[in-house]
Amino acid sequence: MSEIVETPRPKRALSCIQPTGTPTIGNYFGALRNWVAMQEEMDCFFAVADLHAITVRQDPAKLRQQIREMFALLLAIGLDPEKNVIFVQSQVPTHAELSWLLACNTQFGELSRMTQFKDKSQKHADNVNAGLFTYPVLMAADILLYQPDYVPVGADQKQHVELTRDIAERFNSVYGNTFTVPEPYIMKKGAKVRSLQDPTKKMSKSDENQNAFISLKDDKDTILRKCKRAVTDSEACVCYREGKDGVNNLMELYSAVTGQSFEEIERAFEGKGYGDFKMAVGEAVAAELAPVQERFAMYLQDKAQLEALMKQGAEHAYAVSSRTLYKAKKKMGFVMV
Ligand code: ATP
Ligand code: LTN
Repeated sequence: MSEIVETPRPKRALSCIQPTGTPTIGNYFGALRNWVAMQEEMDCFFAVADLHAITVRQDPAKLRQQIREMFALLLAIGLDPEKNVIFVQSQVPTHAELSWLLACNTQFGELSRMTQFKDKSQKHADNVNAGLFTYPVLMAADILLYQPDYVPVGADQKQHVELTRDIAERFNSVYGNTFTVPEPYIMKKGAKVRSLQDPTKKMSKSDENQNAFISLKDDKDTILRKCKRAVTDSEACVCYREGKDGVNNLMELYSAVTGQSFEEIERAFEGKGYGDFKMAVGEAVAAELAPVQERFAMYLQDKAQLEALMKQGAEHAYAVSSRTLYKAKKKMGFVMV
């Protein structure tokens, strides 16, 4: 008798990025580039988290453009819409709905402890809206709807993924097994790119100082100029050591692009000044971004194709997520007709 061998479901991953401004090389090396590698190994869902973006006031015309750009960028970095589900969060209504159900299963105290909320409510003191506070609950809904095993994120999002795990575990124990409890998936190399102007902070696309970040739209001259102006120290030694935050940051970046270890970089730049090293970092980053920038322009040009791909992604995402939502509602006691 032949035996039926069940092939195990491939591991599943989900991640999202907010369409708030042009992504930086921090987003690229900390998140996006890892997504491209993951699509070869896992069943992947990637989304533009536009509902999260409105926790900070957005100009409608600008938001619309940024959503298109972020979607185009996901394609430009090499994510294949036939292999992955790539979609825009607001085009899939299950996210907002599960978010409410989860909000009623999340404690005020848990949300108060989120460091991003504390940071952002200080930064936007004139608009500390309820969405800013419940932001991690929407994020938990984004994740749990797709039952992923892994959530690739930068180190700054780890706390939110941990809260998602707590919410899932609690829901499962109260109502019965409903959600897969996901693991954060933090990549080591280039996991955190710091500001070029203040290397104690992470590089952020919403930084007011344009020299603090390299955007994925910056041309080669701009990239070289920003690298040249990067804050370092007065020691003139290309070596990775505590206290040398600026140089460490550039070395991490160079290592993320070239794959070289810190020792290799130290050897290659022994006896050379920061000027040479900064130029090398700029050249390497520019060369890595060039093909992405070319494809990005191509996708943005064809609005009809871009929207057709959005629709395809949203339909697929809806089909998967509505099954989880149905299960959660039924377990909670809603009447399903
Ligand atoms: P904002 O400036 O609007 O807060 P951001 O630049 O911090 O945005 P997000 O949209 O919050 O970016 O993050 C998208 C993804 O990129 C997340 O997975 C996040 O962890 C990662 N990321 C953001 N900034 C960095 C960074 N400097 N280094 C590494 N990863 C980062
Ligand atoms: N909060 C995240 C973006 C985000 C996300 C998600 C990441 C929204 N929903 C689900 C992973 C999984 C951020 O600001 N980087």
